[in-house]
Amino acid sequence: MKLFVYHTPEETPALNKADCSIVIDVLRATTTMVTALSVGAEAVQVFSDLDRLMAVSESWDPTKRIRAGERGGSMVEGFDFGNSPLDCSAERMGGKRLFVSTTNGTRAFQRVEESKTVLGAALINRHQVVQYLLETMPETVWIVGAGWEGTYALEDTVCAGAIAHLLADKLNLSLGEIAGNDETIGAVSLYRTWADDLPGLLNHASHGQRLLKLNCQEDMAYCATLDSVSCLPIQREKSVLVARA
Ligand code: 3SL
Repeated sequence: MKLFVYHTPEETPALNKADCSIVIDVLRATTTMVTALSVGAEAVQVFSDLDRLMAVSESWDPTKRIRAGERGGSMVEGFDFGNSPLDCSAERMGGKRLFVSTTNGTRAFQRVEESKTVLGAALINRHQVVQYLLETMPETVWIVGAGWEGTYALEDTVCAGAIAHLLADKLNLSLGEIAGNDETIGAVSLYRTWADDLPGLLNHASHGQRLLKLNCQEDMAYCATLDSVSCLPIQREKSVLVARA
């Protein structure tokens, strides 16, 4: 197995050669998706475009849908939900489909939707992602950070590093043996430096700073909890993710 880390959807090769793509948006899209599915959401359907989300979700039973829209960290007017993982409860999400569009995270899923397998990863479900890779042993794995509007995001890279670090450890391989590109080695180095203070790293990140200004401290603390949720979002059909059984 070879791991290739790409910091942004834009950096990810357009010609998809991955057996498995893993999308990361620690702050906060994939953390929210993992949480929504873990409390019983039927599925998460991702859109880069808000108008298309509205049009597609229109045909869905209104009692079985939640429209989630986030831009610049805030909920889009007219939507039911923003992008806070702490707003995901079984009462609110149980049996419902989350139709979601966020600034960066949902775009990243669309970039790799042609992969044989697409997973959603965050720090909270890192262990589930690694477990899946160990069980299925895909040859070429792309780890794609959502970034921020086409630029590098520290928190997505540290999560990529956390995945690669644990995987190498479980396979008893050196980093050089599983790294497909230099970005993977850089990501693991970042993770190893910050493993004992992930909340601190998230506070340094530029998007972390943005969220702190929006009073999202509790969301950030939750997003930093490593291996805390046992749920793995996996693409069932293009743009639709469900919890892996
Ligand atoms: O960029 C995204 O997709 C979002 O996760 C950003 S936010 O954390 O909701 O502000």
